[in-house]
Amino acid sequence: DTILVATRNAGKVREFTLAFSALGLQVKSLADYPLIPDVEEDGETFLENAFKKAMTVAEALRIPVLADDSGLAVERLNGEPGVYSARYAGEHGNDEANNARLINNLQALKADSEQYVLADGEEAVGLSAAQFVCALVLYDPNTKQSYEAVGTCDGVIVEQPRGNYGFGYDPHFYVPSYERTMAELAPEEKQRISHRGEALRLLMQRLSLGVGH
Ligand code: ITT
Repeated sequence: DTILVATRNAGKVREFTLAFSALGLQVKSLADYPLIPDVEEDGETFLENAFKKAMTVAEALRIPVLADDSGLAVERLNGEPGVYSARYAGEHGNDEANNARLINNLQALKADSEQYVLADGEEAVGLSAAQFVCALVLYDPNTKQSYEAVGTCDGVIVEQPRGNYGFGYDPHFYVPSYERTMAELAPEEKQRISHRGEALRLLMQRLSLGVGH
C-alpha cells in the first residue's frame, strides 16, 4: 500500500518514509507527480496551509492525500519566521540562505546570549528560545473528511550550526534534553521527539478513533 504526501521537500519525504515504513506503507510525494502545480501557501496558520495543500492535491488526483505545513517560531523574533519559514530568505531562498538570515537577524538584536553545554563538552551560544511546529492534514476527497494534528518541539537557536542529519533549520536548533542540535540526532531519535513525530502519532490516534471533520 502507498500513501501520497503532498510535498516537494526531500527532508520531509525522508522522515515520512521512515515513519510509514514501520506500518508497511510506501510513501509517494509530489516528486512522483511533476505535473501537479505548486499550491499557494497564503494561510495565516500552519493548519490552514496544510489543509489547502492536502485538499487541492486530493481533489485533483481523487485519492486521499497527507500534507505537512511546518516551520520555526523564534521567541526573540516575535514568532518569526512562522508560516514564512520556507521563504524567509525570499522566494528562491534555500536552507542555507534561510539559516543565514535567521542568525543575522538574531545577532542584530544584540540581546543577551546564553551558554549551553553540548554532549561533547563544548559550549554553544544560545540566541533565543524557539519552537518547531508541524501541522498535518489528511484529506479524503471521496468522503470530504479531513483529519488534523499539530505537533511542537521546544528548543534553542544556537549561533554555530552542528550536525549533518535532518534538514532546514535543524543544525541551528539545539534540544536541551539531548545536549545536541536536531541535526545531530539520528532520524529515529528525531522522530521520537520532533514536532513531526508528535503530529504523526496524534494523527494516527485520531484516524483510528475516526475523529475527523
Ligand atoms: P512543501 O510545502 O512542498 O511541503 P516546504 O519546504 O515549502 O515544502 P513548508 O512550507 O511547510 O514546506 O515550510 C517548512 C519550512 O520549515 C522549511 O523552510 C523547512 O526547512 C522548515 N522545517 C520544517 N520542518 C523542519 C524540520 O523538521 N527541521 C528543520 N526545518 C524544518
